[in-house]
Amino acid sequence: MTTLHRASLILSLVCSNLAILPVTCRAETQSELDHRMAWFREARFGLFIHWGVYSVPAGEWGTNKNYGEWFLEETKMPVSQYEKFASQFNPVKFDAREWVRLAKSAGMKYIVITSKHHDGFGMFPSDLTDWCIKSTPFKRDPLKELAQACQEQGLKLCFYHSIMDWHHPDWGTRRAWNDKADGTPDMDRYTAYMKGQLKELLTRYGPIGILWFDGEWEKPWTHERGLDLYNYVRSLQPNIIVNNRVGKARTGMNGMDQGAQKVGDYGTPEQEIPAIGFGPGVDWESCMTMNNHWGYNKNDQNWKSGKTLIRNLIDCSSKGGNYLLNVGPTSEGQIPEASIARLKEVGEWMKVNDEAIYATTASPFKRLPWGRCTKVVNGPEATLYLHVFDWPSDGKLLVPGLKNKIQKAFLLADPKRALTTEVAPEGVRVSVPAAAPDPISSTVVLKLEGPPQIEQIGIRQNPDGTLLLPAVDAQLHGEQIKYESGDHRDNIGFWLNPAEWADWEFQITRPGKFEVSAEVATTEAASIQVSLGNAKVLAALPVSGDYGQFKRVKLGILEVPSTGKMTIGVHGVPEGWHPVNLKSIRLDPSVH
Ligand code: H79
Repeated sequence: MTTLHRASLILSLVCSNLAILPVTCRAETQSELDHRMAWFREARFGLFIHWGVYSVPAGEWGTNKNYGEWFLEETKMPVSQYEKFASQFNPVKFDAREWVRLAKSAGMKYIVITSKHHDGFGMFPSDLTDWCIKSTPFKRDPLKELAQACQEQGLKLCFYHSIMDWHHPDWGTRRAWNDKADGTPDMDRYTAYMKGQLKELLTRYGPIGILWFDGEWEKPWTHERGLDLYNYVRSLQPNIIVNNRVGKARTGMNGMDQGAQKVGDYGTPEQEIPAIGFGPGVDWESCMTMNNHWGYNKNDQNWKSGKTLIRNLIDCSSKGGNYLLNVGPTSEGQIPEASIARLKEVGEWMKVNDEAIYATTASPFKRLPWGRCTKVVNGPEATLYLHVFDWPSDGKLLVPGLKNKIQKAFLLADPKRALTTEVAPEGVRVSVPAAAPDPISSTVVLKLEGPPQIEQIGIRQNPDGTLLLPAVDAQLHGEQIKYESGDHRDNIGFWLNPAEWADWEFQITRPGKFEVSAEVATTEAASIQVSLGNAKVLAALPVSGDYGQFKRVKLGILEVPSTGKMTIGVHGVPEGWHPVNLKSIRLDPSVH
């Protein structure tokens, strides 16, 4: 891997002065990397656990009921006062076997638990500080119990470990409210402390699947320290996987690296699922909460539905990534009932459909009108798993552009009954029962002859002459403008700069005059311009209310003179520009 080749060069310079323990600076071949990443790529689904002393005041402190794991930074409580919550952390109801059973029955293959969050509190007995589980009335080691339960039940245990530490006196951006610290912060000393704790975590709990770093964004943490830490962790457990938050190349919540200074093995989108994947060979994992908090919050009852969670898992898989779904247990050691109920719901779906998730790779289709697709290709044998969210009302499921002969088609919910298929010019048509086996997502399996052959069908006029240009199919030009997808999102957004633009290429079979309209959401007035060759229409958009409230707005008449391939572009008008969310452009044949 290029990172490591580069790493070995740079590390020969930095290892000697930063490392307090021996550092292995080694390169890795592609096949060694593939071998190390294999379980992660097959797993697709993991449980994130945010658990610490912050679960004591969570949702119950003062008048603001909104705190979670960021309690200390948000309240700016003196550290000496925050430390007192440790004496109330006594999770007597904690049952490691039960938690692992719950994760396993949801279909999860790994668990990532906070060994230390930003408040610096260790959820394990550390020899290097008293600011850990030793200072609570709970005289057990939750990580040890989880390690044992994971081993018994065949899940991988992984540690989330925050690099940023609001409690330690040597963290470089020491907070004013850290009343326990004096002298000058010293990042070398801090790094040595953190490595010491990581050594405890990586030598006392058996093999660990992932080291999940976070809090790397503050200035005192540098690329060189990141490289060194990566190699240190790998020297203690050579097969461990390390996320990209060990280094400095992550860009925002999208979680993927930019620039040359990459460290770590995979990207970490947070609270979002990328609109499309990142291509073969790029590993990533979207971490998301079930409500609005990572750590426990008593008042937060804004739960995502089981349907959303299941479709998120499918969505990640169909784009070649993993889904790391969070729970925030209470200070008594209980996972909230609402979370348990949802995990069970996902588990019920997985019982029937897990074959369409584990060890699959990304969809070969750019877009499917009714849902998602995952695939398994083994030499000449290929299987497509069609995840049908919107079941066809006419009993015919069209797989657009698929050219292969179909050996066998069936429902995962009813594998013994073969479905008939027909290869048509526009794709493969599968005859399906009238009712969907599962209203959330039903899986249709297609065993193909040979590897998938797909003709990406471009945008065409509908039989009635209309032409729809959806956001998802636009080519976007610019630094910030992007396609947003998710629960209630399916639009071009972050259109902050009017010089950035979108365009669509399409086929015209019936030329003529068209009325052009745009489906937009705006909070302030703005104008856009739609152009085709030399023809243009420019129109002011009315204010729709908010960025999620879309209105179709007529822009004017454009003439399309001939048949064939054309491109329509949409630009912002710089005068009086305010950001616009754009869901689609439509051309309707004009009667004028
Ligand atoms: O542990 C959970 C949260 O407590 C933690 N990460 C998840 C897994 C988290 N910490 N901060 N945030 C989430 C949001 C912080 C975002 C920002 Fe930044 C930090 C904005 C600017 C600095 C990261 C770096 C995103 C953009 C740059």
